Amino acid sequence: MSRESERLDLLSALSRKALWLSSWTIHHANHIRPNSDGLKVGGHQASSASLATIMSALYFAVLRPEDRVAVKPHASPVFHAIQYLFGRQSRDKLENFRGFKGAQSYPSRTKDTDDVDFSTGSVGLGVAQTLFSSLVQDYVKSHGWMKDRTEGRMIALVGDAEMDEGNIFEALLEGWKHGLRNTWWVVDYNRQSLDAVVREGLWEKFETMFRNFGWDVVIVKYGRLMQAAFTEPGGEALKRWIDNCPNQLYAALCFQGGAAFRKHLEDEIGDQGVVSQLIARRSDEALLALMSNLGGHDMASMVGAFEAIDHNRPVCFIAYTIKGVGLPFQGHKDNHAGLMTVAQMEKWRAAQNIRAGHEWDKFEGLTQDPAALEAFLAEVPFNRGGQRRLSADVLDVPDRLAFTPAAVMSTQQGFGLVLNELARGDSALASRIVTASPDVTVSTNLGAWVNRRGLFARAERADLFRSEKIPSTFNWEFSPKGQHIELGIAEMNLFILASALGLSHAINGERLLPIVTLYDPFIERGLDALNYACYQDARFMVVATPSGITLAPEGGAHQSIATPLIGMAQDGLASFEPAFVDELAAIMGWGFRHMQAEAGGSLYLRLSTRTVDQPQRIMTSELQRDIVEGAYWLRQPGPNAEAIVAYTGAVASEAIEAVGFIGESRRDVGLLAITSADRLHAGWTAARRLRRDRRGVQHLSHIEKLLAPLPRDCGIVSVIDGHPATLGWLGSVRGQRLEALGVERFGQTGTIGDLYRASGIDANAIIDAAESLTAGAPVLHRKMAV
Ligand SMILES: Cc1ncc(C[n+]2csc(CCOP(=O)(O)OP(=O)(O)O)c2C)c(N)n1
Ligand SMILES: [Mg+2]
Repeated sequence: MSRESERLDLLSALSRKALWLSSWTIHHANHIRPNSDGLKVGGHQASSASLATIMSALYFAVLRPEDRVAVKPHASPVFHAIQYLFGRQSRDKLENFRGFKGAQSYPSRTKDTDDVDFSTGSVGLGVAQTLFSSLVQDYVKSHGWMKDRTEGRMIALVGDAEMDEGNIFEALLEGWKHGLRNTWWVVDYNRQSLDAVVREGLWEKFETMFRNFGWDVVIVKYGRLMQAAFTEPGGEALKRWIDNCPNQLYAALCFQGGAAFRKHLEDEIGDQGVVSQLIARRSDEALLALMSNLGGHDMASMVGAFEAIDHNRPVCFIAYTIKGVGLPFQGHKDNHAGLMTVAQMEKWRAAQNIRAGHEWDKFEGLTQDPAALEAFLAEVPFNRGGQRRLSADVLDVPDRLAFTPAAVMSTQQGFGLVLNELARGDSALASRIVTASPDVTVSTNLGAWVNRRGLFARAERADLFRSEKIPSTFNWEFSPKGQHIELGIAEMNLFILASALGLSHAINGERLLPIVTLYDPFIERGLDALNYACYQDARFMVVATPSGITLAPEGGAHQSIATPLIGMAQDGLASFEPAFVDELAAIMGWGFRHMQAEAGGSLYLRLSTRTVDQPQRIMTSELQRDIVEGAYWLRQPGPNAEAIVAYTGAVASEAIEAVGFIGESRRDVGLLAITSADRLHAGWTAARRLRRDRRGVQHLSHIEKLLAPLPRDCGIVSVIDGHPATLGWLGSVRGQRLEALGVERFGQTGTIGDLYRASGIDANAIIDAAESLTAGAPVLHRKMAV
């Protein structure tokens, strides 16, 4: 055997093994493992089989340690099987596939222990993640931080129906704008989705589109068996038949087997001559092997296609496959959740010479010499680099972030001032900040930062307005050292870029501190991508501004209601809504530390364009700590408080004003400034859990301590420019009556006063609520505007 055919022989053997192990993993979870709640595994077996050869070609031959892969969610069992063969996945975890702490149903960076580069699950997102990771690698390289590391290829294994997801197309466009390199997308063209068989000719649409965006497109349609058959007499007719066969029929015949193919071929192209002979020379079994030898199932074709790439332009491989190949339900349109019965599995096991009880043995049933297989695995290039998950040092963050104070300003302005101050300096911290915004750079106040730090592009590009001497407030030159990444409007791209930037320490070994800005309501447009970024523990700061009905004249289409609840509910994201700029500076400082901490996370800052009087005060370390924990008393309640007002964000002025009025006829009224409903609530939950789990522990959470001095019958009025449920839980902390004010309906255009009044979050509404919670003389109200 030549060296190459020996290599292909070993690769094919390992690929068969990966398919076996993935199927056995699924079978085990369904039929053997006790207590699986009768929940059957869906959508894994057929999808995994479809990719077994392609993934084996990649992992066992083509990948290098610096390459990073997003594996299609349902190919998780093959991924785990390959890692098992590498010795990086335990039998325990495979036996517990989809079980508690077992190998994950969908590859997970944080939960799996076998070297998952990018999590996948919500289809489309992992695909875009590879594209943005490649741009981030370019960013790191352009800034001179690659050191001696080799550029990696970012590779996604994509389902053909996954390509329906719009975010992939949004990413494609953005990639083109930024001169994307080093990215491979391998489309598993099995022409099946979950429910259906895909439209005819889809590949042509893909091909044209990818070429349009400057990608190389490689179509791997025929395996070596097919290619050989095409050279036989009658082979051309066979090829034509294959090319013209509708997807549905091809899939159905693969399911039915060799005899069904024979009947169709004879009826449709049988000529009593060379074509009939070509068919007749093959047994049913051989005919099925031939007809299912599509490129994506042929090791030589796949390795050949991958290894032929000699450039770093992005490449889309369209690899023809059969969903469920080799399994009893191959090609069947209902096979997405298909499972082998115990009897079918027994038959398949026997056919592969796997002895009962030896199902997990690495090389069981293979005819190759185990020593040769072991030696081959030890030499796989992918494994030669050692640890693939990298880390980076923690950057120093000053105790206090500076800004130029003004008596009256908005938190959005303050954000610009803090960044401007960082941009003016030369700290290591500032050098690692990367900003990005989906076409709202100026309107979210990043202008000053960008003026100082510049836009990022791999090649210099001058600001023509500047060279033409046309006055502009913004001096925007693109350079490889720029620190702002200009994005198009697609918010999904923003969050996936944040995800890629926010994993740079692990992927590139170089820490980046991404700050991404957008209008608050459009968080919802990118929400799944934001969730995805948090799920894989990327670290970033989202600055969302303006927000709520406070951007009054903009109207209901631009106002946000649900985002404070999103901020509370999103795991991995600490959410804040400061009212004053000194609070914001304290939060950002803490945020940069939180983004770098082992057990830290990302941040969401909900800001406003409303200018408010800034408190003249000294930021003590206690105040700073309270702000970060989520609340402090802006006006301390007295010992016999009858009512307190708890507010968040831009309605601070209304709350302050209302407390003045309420205080005239109610005792000891307090004003609680809530900077983070999220952190407060999380602290409260954690304290209860701790007390329950470790009886006798006296730990009180921040909110419990703050509310402790209040009498039990003290009423609480909460108010926020957002959904009232955000603060509604405060009444449960100590069992006090609470009236939650907030916004529940789409807003409209108007002044802030108009809209606050209409939504019941103005000073009078707060006074009304306090009155209804307390006994006593009527409270004087604020004068109505005339
Ligand atoms: C955003 C999202 N929507 C729906 C699903 C459910 N889902 C999982 S796989 C799948 C179909 C996948 O088809 P394809 O991409 O062609 O992969 P194949 O199963 O053919 O391998 C669907 C709809 C999902 N995982 N994510
Ligand atoms: Mg498919």
